[in-house]
Amino acid sequence: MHRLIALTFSVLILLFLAVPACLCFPAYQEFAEKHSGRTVNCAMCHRSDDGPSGNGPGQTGSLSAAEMEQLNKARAALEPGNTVDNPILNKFGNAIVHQIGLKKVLELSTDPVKLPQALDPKSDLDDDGIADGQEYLDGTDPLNKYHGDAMKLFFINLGRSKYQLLLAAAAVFLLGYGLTHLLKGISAATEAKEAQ
Ligand SMILES: [Ca+2]
Repeated sequence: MHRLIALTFSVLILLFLAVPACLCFPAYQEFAEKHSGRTVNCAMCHRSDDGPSGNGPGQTGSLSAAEMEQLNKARAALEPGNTVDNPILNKFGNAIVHQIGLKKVLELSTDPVKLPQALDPKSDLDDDGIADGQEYLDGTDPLNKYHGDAMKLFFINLGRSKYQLLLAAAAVFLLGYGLTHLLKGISAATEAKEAQ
């Protein structure tokens, strides 16, 4: 039984590698969109909004010979740990391949909810405080620090700015305290002068 599963999987891999124009997994995009309720297009992982197939920038039809070589090298990255620079993928797409390998990408495409669990939970490519896997679930752009769940970004930025906020509050307090005492001093000096 195990051999049959392994054989089936190998055939799928070979078919996947043998079709030069298709290197997309719409199941991930469809899941992210359905799960988040946000509009998610292919640009979450690809360089083109319209996915890898076509003649536009970042699509297979426009690749140079050197880029085709990069593409083929990336396609051979079946296992995790390979540094890839696939010209039809963006930084998030390439990070997924690097972290879990193309074999796992193919495997999880039948159950795309499991992708975030497979990704590095510390990976936050846009450094907005929301992990890449969570942005996938939220349907937000993992490469745009201004695009994220509004409440999460608010509390993350609040936490990150707490020292500046405390300093600002202290400055306002000290300014108010100083002004109060300055006015009291002026008032006392005026009263003393009038009493003379
Ligand atoms: Ca992020």
